[in-house]
Amino acid sequence: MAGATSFHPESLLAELAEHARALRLDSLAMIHRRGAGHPGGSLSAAEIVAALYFHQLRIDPARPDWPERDRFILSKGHASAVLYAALARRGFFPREDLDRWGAVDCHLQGHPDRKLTPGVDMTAGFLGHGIPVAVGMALAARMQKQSFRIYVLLGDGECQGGVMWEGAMAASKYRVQSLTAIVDYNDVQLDGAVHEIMPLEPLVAKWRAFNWHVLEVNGHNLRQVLEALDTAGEIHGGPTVIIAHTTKGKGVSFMENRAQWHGAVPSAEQLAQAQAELRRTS
Ligand SMILES: Cc1ncc(C[n+]2csc(CCOP(=O)(O)OP(=O)(O)O)c2C)c(N)n1
Repeated sequence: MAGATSFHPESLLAELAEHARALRLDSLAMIHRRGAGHPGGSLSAAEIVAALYFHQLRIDPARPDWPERDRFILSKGHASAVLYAALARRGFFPREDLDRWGAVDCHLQGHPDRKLTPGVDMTAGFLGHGIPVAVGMALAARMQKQSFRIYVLLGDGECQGGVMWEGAMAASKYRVQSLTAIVDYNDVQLDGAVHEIMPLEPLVAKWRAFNWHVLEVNGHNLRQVLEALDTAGEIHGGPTVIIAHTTKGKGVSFMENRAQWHGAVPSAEQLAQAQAELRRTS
């Protein structure tokens, strides 16, 4: 648990839970329509993305290039469906654009592209680069006396990559306190379990050894997620990582914890079943 003292009313938690549900529904509809995408890692991140976009991030959809905006980096760029769904819901572009996701002339491509899509801060897809880029952003902000924070969402499979840890080393060397990383720790990667393919444990100890402050939460518990985000903002002298324990495919019974739903497309019948389950969830 994060151990923060911040208070969040039930009404806010309920509102964010509704956003998370909508992000799941939108993500699956988008993937079905496009015939491509990554349901598992979009569903596992829904509460985290909802907490960021509908509460935490200091952003202005009318000014996507506002220099003082908080930055969000979806380092696990394959989960673009949930990011695009959040950006549309937050007002960065019309919801109808989601229907054209992946069309050659659409600003929404398979992986996020910062030059095309309003609100996207880093072009991603090649895993491992979110933290290194965030460190560069943070150091640039320091030089330019800007006060924005940077949030990076990582996959756990992504944490197997070396370049990410080079960025992690640099973040603590330069005492980048404006950086909060969140690991979507769903224990499933592209074609199997993380703990079997290349175990990360002890993950808390690894980040600590890289001189990061570490918080651990249930990534579907909005109260815990919000408290951890608040706590991270109060930590001085270095970066913070929130290890968020999640379930891949969360909310849809036949997708949960199944690697085959990492990058598969639901049929019309599967989509209908998923929608029914998500609408039933309180
Ligand atoms: C450097 C790199 N290697 C391989 C891939 C192919 N790839 C795309 S998604 C994925 C699995 C990622 O798993 P994880 O980080 O756990 O994501 P999540 O479960 O949250 O979807 C892989 C290997 C990639 N995008 N980049």
